[in-house]
Amino acid sequence: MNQDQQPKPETTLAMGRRRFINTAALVGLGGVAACTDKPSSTTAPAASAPAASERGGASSVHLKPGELDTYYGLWSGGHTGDVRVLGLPSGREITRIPCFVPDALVGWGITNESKKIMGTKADGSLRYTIGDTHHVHASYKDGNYDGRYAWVNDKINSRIARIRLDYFVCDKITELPNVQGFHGIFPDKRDPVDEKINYTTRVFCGGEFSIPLPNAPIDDHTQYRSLFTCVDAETMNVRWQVLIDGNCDLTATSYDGKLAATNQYNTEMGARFADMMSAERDACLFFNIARIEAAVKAGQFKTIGASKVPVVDGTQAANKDPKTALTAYVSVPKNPHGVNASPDGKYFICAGKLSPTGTVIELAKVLDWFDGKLEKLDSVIVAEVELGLGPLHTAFDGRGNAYTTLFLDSQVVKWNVDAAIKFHAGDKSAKYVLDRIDVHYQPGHINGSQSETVAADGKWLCVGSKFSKDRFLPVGPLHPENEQIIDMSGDKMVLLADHPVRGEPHDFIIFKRELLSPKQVYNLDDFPNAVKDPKESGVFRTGKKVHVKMTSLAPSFSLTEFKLKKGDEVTLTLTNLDKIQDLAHGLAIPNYNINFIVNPLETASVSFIADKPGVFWIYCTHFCHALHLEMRSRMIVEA
Ligand code: K7E
Ligand code: CUA
Ligand code: CA
Repeated sequence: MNQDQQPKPETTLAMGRRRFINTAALVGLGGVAACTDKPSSTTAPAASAPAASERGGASSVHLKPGELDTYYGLWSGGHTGDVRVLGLPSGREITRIPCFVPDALVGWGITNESKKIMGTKADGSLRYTIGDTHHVHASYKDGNYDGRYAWVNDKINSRIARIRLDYFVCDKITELPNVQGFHGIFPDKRDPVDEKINYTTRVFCGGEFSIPLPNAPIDDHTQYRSLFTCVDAETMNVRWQVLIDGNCDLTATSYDGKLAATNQYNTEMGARFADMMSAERDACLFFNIARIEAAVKAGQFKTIGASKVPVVDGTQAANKDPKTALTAYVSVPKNPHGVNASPDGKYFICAGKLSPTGTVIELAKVLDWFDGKLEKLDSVIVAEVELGLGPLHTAFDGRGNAYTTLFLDSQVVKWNVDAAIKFHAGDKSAKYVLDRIDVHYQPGHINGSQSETVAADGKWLCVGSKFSKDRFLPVGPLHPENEQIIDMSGDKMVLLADHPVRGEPHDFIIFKRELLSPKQVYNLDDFPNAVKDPKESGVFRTGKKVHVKMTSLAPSFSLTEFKLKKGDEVTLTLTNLDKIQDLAHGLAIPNYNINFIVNPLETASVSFIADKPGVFWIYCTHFCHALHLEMRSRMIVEA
């Protein structure tokens, strides 16, 4: 990197040498991660852990045998392409929900039902077998989670998956048209148009990478653009998109349903690393949802390429008049990362990343600007205060405090939002930084129990530390990450536990277990292809097409043997007639690459060509009974 690619030193605010991280510091980031992290001498010493009795707060993460956690956590799985379910405060991983990537345990990507959700090519094989989930968020009602759905992004192939929170399964996946690098995602919290609808009806998706629209081999990157996408929460169809300047990173929504925002780190629209960090300030881009929906309704849109999705113009040039603007580009310091909504509904907070600052934006003022009541858009910023090096994401405790991860400092900083606003307004006696704690190491996302809801309860704080280095037994070169649990209930944060996780979770949410009532058993009638009675079992042939219908009831399959002919095009449907909670069966066919699970009263099917003659012992893979090993069926494929 040559000298003139270095960002210019900050001159507007006198915040000392920690004001900005320059290019050289970022290049040296690997070194930061590899060295032994000591608290920076310029930051306050981390709290040493007082005894639980002194804290009087959430305290212990330990559960006695048989005790249950009091919170659910939904964690994105990163490039394992799944969503993980943790119990909090124990931090125990309870299950994984496969979404974008096949899963050998349950047969996700093996059964016809899951393949249909994942998407297939003309030959019936999966369209994609990889994914990269970053952000998982759940549906809202009255500002709190309502237990219906969660959504997660796939950054690699620009897909959004929905998870049903009654069964903890992915039930729909939608690919966003003309989007690459779909990153931030957030459901709205109520309807901006119909005041009576107080629950999630839309999910907003940010496109991070700019590309030619429609995509074509165009070298001139100044012609590339990004889109911000709205997906219907129920149908999962794409409702509309907004063409923007710059890019989208993370996404946030207001509690009144009126605003969504994305932080932008590449307002430069650079195609190279150094270009993306050449400007001193980037933006937090606001979307006026009601106006966008009105523009779509009024037909003020175009379409791109083969996509029929309405695309409205959200570029700066087209949105100069506040009274008609669909978008507002609020200038915030250098390559900001997260944008998070405070639980009181008043503020969005943008973390600075390459600036050591947190920016507080007052949402009422953003609405004033859209109403033509605020002269300067810049005055929506009510605080821009120094927090530490590499601020990324922010959580809340419901008591007016924010907790921001400092990637480069390997710390979490607790700060008071009102005090920060006072400080920014000129009251230099306002102490807004309340505490700092070392985490291990290089934290990315952070979240508190119920953090981005009106019911933020300030008990548990989890931090996704990207590097674990020396915290766990060495297992070769690829280290786990470290999900750390902090007691945030007292004045001082107290680090309570380290948990290794397989790479690599990003964002997560933590909410009270009472908000969900998961079902233990499926409903037979929900499956149109259910084999409802063992008497319906058998081999049904129409020429080469063969349908094998089976049921399971511990410890046997309804067919003890069946015959096929080589070359048969087989669909095998299995209904589990066991009605008891926890009584799942697996069905594996050796040499046919087939294994899947059927839960109580669930039906699943697989299709394959019987191309290998011989005897194949279909067997149950899921321990179900004392005679589990005997639970078999004989598939004889005649030559
Ligand atoms: Cu900060 Cu993709 Cu949410 Cu990871 S992003 S950390
Ligand atoms: Cu059925 Cu094991
Ligand atoms: Ca930038």
